[in-house]
Amino acid sequence: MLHQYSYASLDFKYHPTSHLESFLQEVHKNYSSITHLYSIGKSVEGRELLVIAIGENPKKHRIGIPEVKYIGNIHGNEPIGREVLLHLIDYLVTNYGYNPNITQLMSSVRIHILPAMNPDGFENATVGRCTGTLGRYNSNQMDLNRNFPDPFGKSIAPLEPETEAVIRWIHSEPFVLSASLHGGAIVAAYPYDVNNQATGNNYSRSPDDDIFKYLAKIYSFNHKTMYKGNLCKMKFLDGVTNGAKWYTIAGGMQDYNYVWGQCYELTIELSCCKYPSASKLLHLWEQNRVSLILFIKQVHLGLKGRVLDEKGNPVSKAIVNIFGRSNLVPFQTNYLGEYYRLLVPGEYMLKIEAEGFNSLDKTVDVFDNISQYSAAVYDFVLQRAK
Ligand code: GEM
Ligand code: ZN
Repeated sequence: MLHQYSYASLDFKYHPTSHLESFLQEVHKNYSSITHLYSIGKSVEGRELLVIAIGENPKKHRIGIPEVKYIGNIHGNEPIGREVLLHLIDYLVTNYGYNPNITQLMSSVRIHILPAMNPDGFENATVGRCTGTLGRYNSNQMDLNRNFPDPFGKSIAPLEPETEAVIRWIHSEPFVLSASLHGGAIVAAYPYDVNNQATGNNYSRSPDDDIFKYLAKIYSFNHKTMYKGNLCKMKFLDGVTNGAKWYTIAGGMQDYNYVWGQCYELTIELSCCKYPSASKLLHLWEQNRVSLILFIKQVHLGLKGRVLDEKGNPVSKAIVNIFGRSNLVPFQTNYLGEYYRLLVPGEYMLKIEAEGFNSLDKTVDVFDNISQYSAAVYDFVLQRAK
């Protein structure tokens, strides 16, 4: 159980950009050995898009340590995620070294948190507005969750600065697991957000539908009420939904992460009211705290490892094919030869392929390794083709 937690340095109110920035700088100053504060770019109006990375080696990726990220406030008038993420940061840094669950988690992953993806929109939003779009868009009146390239080529708008910054960020690290926090419902949604039909809200199944459903249920069933699935006058069985089944959206950040970033991203809706009174923030934090932590831990589900040549050098751009899962863009190894594949327990047939090498077939058993804080490690050595 995750017992001890602290509200040490952060009150439960909405923090304007200047206060949010000061809080992040304060955390980095007080916990400099386990945090790294960086910007991924600027909003239309020039506000920094600040990210704090938290872990035992906060500045740099380490082989075998998966990267996880949380994003808040892509819609400026949905700031609960922005605030809940500030409390998550406070919780992680104040419990590291004291709470063994948190200490082990932070030794096994690096967590990147972008509390405010749309700071300009937030400045235009109004507290107490539970519906509507005032403050939803960026300063160019673009819905950032409609601005990403989408798997079926339906979204064609030019990229906004916030979108470009996040796309660069997605490709800058081997992110494996991610969640974008919204408001306006209480549900965990998973890819695809967009379907391939001309009209209609139909289930749009991805090759990794089973693991996405599993991840969504982990969040939902560890949330105080989400799993009931009957909140906000909406019905979602088990508190989860396929995005397109709810309603199809082209250009969502979630699908981009999965298709082109090899990162399993979910969209988590935290409250019926998009921008509730600040008096609700403590309750909303306590409703989501356990889910937010356990969701990160799921990054240790499945397989990870490296593809190497006979001399032990990393083979980048190798493809670790999993029989029955043909991704729109095949997952490739990174410059270190690393791959990470989230999988539910079971037996899987793999085919490892790389240009200039003989392919390799392997059948592996995946167990629920989460309590070990590491996915099952399988390294593969490829022989150069003669
Ligand atoms: C959604 S995002 C979550 C739901 N996804 C789909 N595919 N229905 C949006 O961007 O419109 C709702 C929100 O903004 O919170
Ligand atoms: Zn939203």
